[in-house]
Amino acid sequence: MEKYGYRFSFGPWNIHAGADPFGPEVRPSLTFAQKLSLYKELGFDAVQFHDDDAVPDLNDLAPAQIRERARAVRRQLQDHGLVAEFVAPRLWEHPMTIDGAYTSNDAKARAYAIERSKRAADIAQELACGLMVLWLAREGTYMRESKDVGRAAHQLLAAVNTLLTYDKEIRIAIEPKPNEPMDLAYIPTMGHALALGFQADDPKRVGVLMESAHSILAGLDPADEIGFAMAFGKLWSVHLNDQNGLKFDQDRSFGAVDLRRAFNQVRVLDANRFWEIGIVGLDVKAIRTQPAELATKHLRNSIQMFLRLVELSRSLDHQTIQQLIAARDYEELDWLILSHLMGK
Ligand code: 3MF
Ligand code: MG
Repeated sequence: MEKYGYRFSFGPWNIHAGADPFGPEVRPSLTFAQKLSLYKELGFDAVQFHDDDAVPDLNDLAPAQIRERARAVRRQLQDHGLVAEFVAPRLWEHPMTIDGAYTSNDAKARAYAIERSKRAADIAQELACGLMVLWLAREGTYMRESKDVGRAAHQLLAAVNTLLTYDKEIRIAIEPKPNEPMDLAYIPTMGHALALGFQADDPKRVGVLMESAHSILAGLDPADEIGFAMAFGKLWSVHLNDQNGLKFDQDRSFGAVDLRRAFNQVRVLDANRFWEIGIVGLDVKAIRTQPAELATKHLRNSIQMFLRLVELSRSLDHQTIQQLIAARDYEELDWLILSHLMGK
């Protein structure tokens, strides 16, 4: 498989048993070891981790034990020729995070969230990836009057600063999402995430992760979100996927809903040489109807889609495009792009 210098990643949660809020699992769960053995044959190079994907039950372990178990995972990765891309603290499942993590109204819950995030940084260090992703799942409200947005902004900034001080090497990529699980999230878009990062004590070490579905849920164009962050050298990771309109976060295969929207994400990433900057993460899920033995095709489809779109992006007739732009003939440009996507 020609990969044009790109490396690809996904998280263990992207091979899953098909449970949804309305029904149970429909496929057997694979163990972490079984999942690891699938990465290379699917064309992937790197693994994304939640802290407890790497070290299960870490709340019951001492920091030194957590580090030791993380080192064992690093050896497991090496055995498969894989690397870790990032570690993200899972700040949305524990009872302490019911009302938020860094922005909880309960000081004990905020302290829990900080401690848990420090452990995630320790794991990132042991896995030698140096990158922490913050998806701020429960930082927001169901009830607007229950929290203060300005105070929350400062609490989020303080949490980022605490982590930057705790680990002098770690880089933090904030993954914005406008809603789900919260009604209204405090960091809904790339602009919010970047603004927060630029305020940090060491802004050089704070960037963003753009997830296509999250941008679409915010009513924005993922390609523009990518381009805006890349303009400032801040796009350090992506979660490419697709999303059919404004409903629950679907994590559909990349390009499955809107081919042109996917094409433009790849076009902007490729024009800005993302292969030299980061790993292409695919945060996709198999639809629930997929039989167990066929439940990795969403990953195959997404990686193939990305690579086919790189080819299409590079084979555009750039000279004609420049002429059409000069003539302001954007309708012809529209047709040129659509024809290209349809294979003429
Ligand atoms: C939620 C997500 C998450 C994050 C992950 C890593 C489960 O919509 O996209 O995936 O990507 O927690 O930050
Ligand atoms: Mg994601």
